[in-house]
Amino acid sequence: MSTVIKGGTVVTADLSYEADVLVEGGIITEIGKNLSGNETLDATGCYIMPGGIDPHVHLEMPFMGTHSADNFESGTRAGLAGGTTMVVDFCLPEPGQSLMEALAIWQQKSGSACSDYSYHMAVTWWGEKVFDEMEEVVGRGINTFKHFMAYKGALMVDDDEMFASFSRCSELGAMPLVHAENGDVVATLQQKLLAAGNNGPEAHAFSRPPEVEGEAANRAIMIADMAGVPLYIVHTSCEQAHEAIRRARQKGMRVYGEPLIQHLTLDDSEYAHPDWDHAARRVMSPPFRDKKNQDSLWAGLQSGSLQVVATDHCAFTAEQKRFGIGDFTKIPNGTGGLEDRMPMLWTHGVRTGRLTMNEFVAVTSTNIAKILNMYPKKGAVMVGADADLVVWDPNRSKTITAKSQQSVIEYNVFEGKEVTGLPRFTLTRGKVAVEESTMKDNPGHGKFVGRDPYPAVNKALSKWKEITAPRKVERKPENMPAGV
Ligand code: DUC
Ligand code: ZN
Ligand code: ZN
Ligand code: ZN
Repeated sequence: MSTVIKGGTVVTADLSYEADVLVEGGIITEIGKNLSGNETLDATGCYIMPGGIDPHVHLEMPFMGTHSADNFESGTRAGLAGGTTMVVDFCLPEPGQSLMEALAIWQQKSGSACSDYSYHMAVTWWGEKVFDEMEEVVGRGINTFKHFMAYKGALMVDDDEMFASFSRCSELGAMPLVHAENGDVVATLQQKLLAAGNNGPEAHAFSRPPEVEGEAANRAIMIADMAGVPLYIVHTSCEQAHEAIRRARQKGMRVYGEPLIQHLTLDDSEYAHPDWDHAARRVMSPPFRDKKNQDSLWAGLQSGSLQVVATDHCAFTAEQKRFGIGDFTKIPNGTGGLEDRMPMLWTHGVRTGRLTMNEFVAVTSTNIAKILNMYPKKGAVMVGADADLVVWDPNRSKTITAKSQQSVIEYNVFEGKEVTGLPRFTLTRGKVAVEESTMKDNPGHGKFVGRDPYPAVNKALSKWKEITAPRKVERKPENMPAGV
C-alpha cells in the first residue's frame, strides 16, 4: 500500500519547493516529480508540511480535584483535525508516588490515542526514590522532566528540590522543564484578594501578575546554569519571562521558551467579561496578558528568542469550571486549543506577515522535534521520516465554534473567530485521519515515541564544578584569625 501526495508545494522549516511525496509503510520513501502510488491525494494549491507537534497537553489529567475532560482519544482527534500529528503529555506522579507507577497509569490512558505521543515526566516531590527512578524513566525514552514552581501544597517543588532534580537531569542527559510562576507569592496574593472580597474569575489574573512569572523564570535559569543543564520554560506568557530567556541565550545558555496560541491571540480583557462563565472558562495559568506582552511574544517568535508555539491543552467542562463559583482559586485552571493552534497561528501569524511559512513550520513542529531529540523522525518532510504530514489549504476558511469541534467540552475560547488556513488532509504515519475536514476514526493507532538522552551540551557554561569543589586554601595556624 502506497500513497502519493501530488501537486502541492513542500514547505519545511528551511525550504519551499514543488514536489510529490510518496508514503509507504507509514514512512516517507520518496520526494520528487511525477511520483505514483496506489492511492493519490490531491494537494493542488496546498502546502505539504510536517504535521504539527504540540509538546504541551494535559489529557485526562488529575488536577484541582477533578480530571481534565479530553482523554487521549478526543485530544489527539482534536489535534489531527487541526493538523497536529503528535502530542507530548505530562505524566504526573502524585506526591509520594513512584514515577514508574505513574508511568504505567499514563501508558494505560494513552492506549486510545489516534496520533503518536510522548511524555514528559513531572517531578512533583523529591527523595531518593525519585533520584533513582529518574534513570529508569530516561531508559524508557523520556528525556524531559517537568517542575512546577507554582501550585503550592500540591505539585510545587521548591528550590532545593529543583536544584537536586536539575543536577540529576544533568547526569542523565535529560532536560528539565519548568512551569515558571512563584507559587509562594501567588498563594499570598490569592489570600489577599479573597480577604478583600475579590472572589470572581477577574481576580485570577491579579493573583498571577507577570512579575511572578518573570521572577520564577530568572530563578529557574540561574538554577539550571548552576546545575549545568539546558532549560525549557513552558507557557512563556510575558515580557519579563521572555527577557530572562533572551538574556540567558545571549550568554550562550540553551534556554527555550514556549508561548501558547492562547497568549498570542487572546488578552486579559476576557476576564472583565460580565458573564461569570465566560471569564471562568478562560482561567488558566499563567493568565492571559495585555497587548504589550502579546507583542513581546510575537517578537520572540520572529527573532528566534522564543522557539515553540504550544497549547497547554487542558480542557474543563462548563460544570467543572463552576466548582470555583464564590472562590476563583477553585476554578480548574486550563483552556483547550489543540484543534485551533495551527489555523489560529496561520491566520494571525502567516497571513498578517508576522511569520513566514517556513517559520510557521519551525515553531509548530521542527524546532520542538529538535529540542526534544526526535528529529528527523518527527518534524521533517524527508525520506525516512515518519509520514506525519499535513496538506495545508491556505485558502480554506471557517468560523471556529464548539458546535463542530472534536474536544468534548461544550465551549471554545476562540468561539466566533474566523480562520483561513486549514488542513485538507492530515496523515498520521501515513494513515489519512482527516480528509476535507471529515475525520476518519482511528483510536489506538497512535504509538509512543521514545526519545534518547541528550549529548552533553551546556556543561561548559556551568559554574557548578567551581561551586562544589573550591580550591582549598592552605593556612598555617599562626595566620588564622583568633577563634577559627
Ligand atoms: N496551567 C493550566 O492552566 N492548566 C494546567 C496546568 C497549568 O499549569
Ligand atoms: Zn525544600
Ligand atoms: Zn503549567
Ligand atoms: Zn501545562
